[in-house]
Amino acid sequence: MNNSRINQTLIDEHNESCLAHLREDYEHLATQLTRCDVDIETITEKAQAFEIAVPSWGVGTGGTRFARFPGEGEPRNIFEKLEDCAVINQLSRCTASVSPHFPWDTVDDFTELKAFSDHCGLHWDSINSNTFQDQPGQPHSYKFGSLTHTDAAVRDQAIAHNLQCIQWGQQLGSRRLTVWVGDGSNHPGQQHFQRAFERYLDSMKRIYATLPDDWEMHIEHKMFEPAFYSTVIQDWGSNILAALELGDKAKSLVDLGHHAPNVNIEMIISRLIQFKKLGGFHFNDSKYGDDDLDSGSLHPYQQFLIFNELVDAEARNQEDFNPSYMLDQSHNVTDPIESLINSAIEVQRSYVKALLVDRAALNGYQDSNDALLASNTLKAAFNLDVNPILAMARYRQSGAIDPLQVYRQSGYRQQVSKVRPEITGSSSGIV
Ligand SMILES: [Mn+2]
Repeated sequence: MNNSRINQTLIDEHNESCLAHLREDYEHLATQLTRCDVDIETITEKAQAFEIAVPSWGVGTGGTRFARFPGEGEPRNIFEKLEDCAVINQLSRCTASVSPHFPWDTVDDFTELKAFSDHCGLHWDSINSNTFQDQPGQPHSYKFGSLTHTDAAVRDQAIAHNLQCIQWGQQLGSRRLTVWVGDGSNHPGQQHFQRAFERYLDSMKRIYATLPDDWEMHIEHKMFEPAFYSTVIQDWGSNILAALELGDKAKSLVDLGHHAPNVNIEMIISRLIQFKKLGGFHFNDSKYGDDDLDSGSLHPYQQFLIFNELVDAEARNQEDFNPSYMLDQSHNVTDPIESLINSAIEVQRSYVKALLVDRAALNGYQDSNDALLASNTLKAAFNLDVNPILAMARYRQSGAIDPLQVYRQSGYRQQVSKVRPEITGSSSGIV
């Protein structure tokens, strides 16, 4: 089997047809940037090095609690999910890693799975454990919680699952475990807040104790859902408290949709960076709640401001700063492959724009309290059209100058739909 899902000749021919225009635009942008003492080549190299993981569940069509409308040729198992992920990476060249979710992606033979991911040119990002739904044949139910359940037997079962996830992750070459629990309450008085958090910490300490030396544990908070009155790890406050209690290898993970509307997420990022507790991100966008819309589709400026904090930390050589990036979205009405390509590039765009912020000028305006010019310094970078840099980064790595156009021309979806029957149920979540 060839590890190129899309015929490389198609990509090359397409690139050839738009290369002259790309070179023209790139040269023009290079001239503009030179005026500000910025070397476009340095920025393009950084764009090429940028990487964001694709979640295995993201390549299936998502849904809501009302309905799910399956797309054509959806992947039926982790091997087919990897095939789709390989397409996303082949065209975008910034998504070489995949984040699996267990038990959704469990296989009998992890050596075979690792060999297949190697063959696809993909490696494994964070392992996601799942103790928010019951599995067939499971002895204890998570209806009233998992790691924080009042019954020790349920907690033991949830801990054992996380330990199993670490072992599987080791076989795949991953070095991170992401823990999100749906635990919480639906009625005031249902749960004793402090006792539930104590049980959470006790359970997490047992998982943390087995974490290999070169692993990190990422804690994901979420304000509401599935519990609608309170969740045990509700916000970044509970998150960082747990991470501080557990130790250096425990860090906070920020899913952009898991906050109250209008919360200043970039400031949260700054605080987590300052206390060496920023583990990583789940990127998505939202309008009303945890909508899981495509990254950058609604609030590209917010996404840019988050990257402004990240690039600032990078520029200051902030100690113990190496956050992981992942998309976490629900594609309800689009082809998931197209949405993931587009979203990965939108996140990469925010990164590249943040690299173009004149930091010396910004620091000066901050120190002299020049609010307007400080703001305009950020806007100057945000308003630049960096498409030529992003397209050149893809072109230089054999990706597509226009990935969506090549993808549609390739007929990949039509091809796989012939061998993948429609799935009516769902193993893809909207976490
Ligand atoms: Mn998430």
